Amino acid sequence: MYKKFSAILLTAATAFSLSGTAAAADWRAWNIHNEGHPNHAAMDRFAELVGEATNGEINLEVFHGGVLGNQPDALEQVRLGAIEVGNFNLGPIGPMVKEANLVSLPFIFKSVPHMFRVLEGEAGQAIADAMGEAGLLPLAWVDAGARSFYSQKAINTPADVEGLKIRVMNNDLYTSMISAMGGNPSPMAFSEVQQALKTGVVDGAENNFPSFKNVGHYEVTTHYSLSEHLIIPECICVNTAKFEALSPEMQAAVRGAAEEAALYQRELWAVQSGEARTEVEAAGIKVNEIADKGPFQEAMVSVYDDYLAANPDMKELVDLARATE
Ligand code: BDP
Repeated sequence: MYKKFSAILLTAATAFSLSGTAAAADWRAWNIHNEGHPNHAAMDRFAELVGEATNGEINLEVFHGGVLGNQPDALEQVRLGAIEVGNFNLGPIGPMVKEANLVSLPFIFKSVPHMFRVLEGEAGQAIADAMGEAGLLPLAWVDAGARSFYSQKAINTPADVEGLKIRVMNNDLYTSMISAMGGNPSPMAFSEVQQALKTGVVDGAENNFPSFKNVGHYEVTTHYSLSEHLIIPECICVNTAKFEALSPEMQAAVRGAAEEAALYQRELWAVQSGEARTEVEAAGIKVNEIADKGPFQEAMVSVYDDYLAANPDMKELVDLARATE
């Protein structure tokens, strides 16, 4: 009898906690992108899915366009729990979580599918664990294609970067990467890049096609050179403590929503990155293939040597990535 009663109570409690009648939590999500970028749509979808999967118990509001702050600041906010969720690039996570820097080594991945295979393996698990410990738990990985250089001239060899001031994201590996080619690296927030390109504060930058297009960098440059030197994944990440405070059912609901939104993002990315390229070319951007990327890869040897000399514990992850088919 007692057993039956407690079972009923338990069922009622479960129904109650998933019914939306329990106090709903308001969560905020940070996103840097504007409408028209695949991640804008994917994050909106994530918010919808979270609402559905938790029966409204978590009400997620997405703040697009970086209005909650620049990426390094937003990352700190999520780590502190002041913002619950974000769509983050792993580049600016490297300075906070050493393991995440694996993905910021130039040419570490052979292709986007290779990058995902590495993330799905042991190296990816090591990165996810370290991020979770740092307060930034990745729920799902999303696609950010490959990053290439753009400026007022075509770049075909590392020598073409010599003397150019190139904007990079906030990570010492990127400053080393530009310096190794004889360029002058300029770390800067994403929101400032268009103006910096326009006024000549920098001569160039590097990014994927959707971001190049979405924030108008293509309006203030002329050439996009397919160096594809970095393939950096992104995540849908959550503050670890807030996630762990959820019941197992709610955790599964939120994780499931992130996984579904990430699949949606990858589908959108596949279509819209091609469209972004077509659109910038139609607007006059000259896109050049780089027949031989070997000289760029050779120029990165010193970047790897210096990085691994300072961080010998990262060699294992580098070897794991390289051994992944
Ligand atoms: C975009 C990323 C975004 C970065 C931006 C940048 O999606 O997270 O902030 O590049 O270059 O591709 O800063």
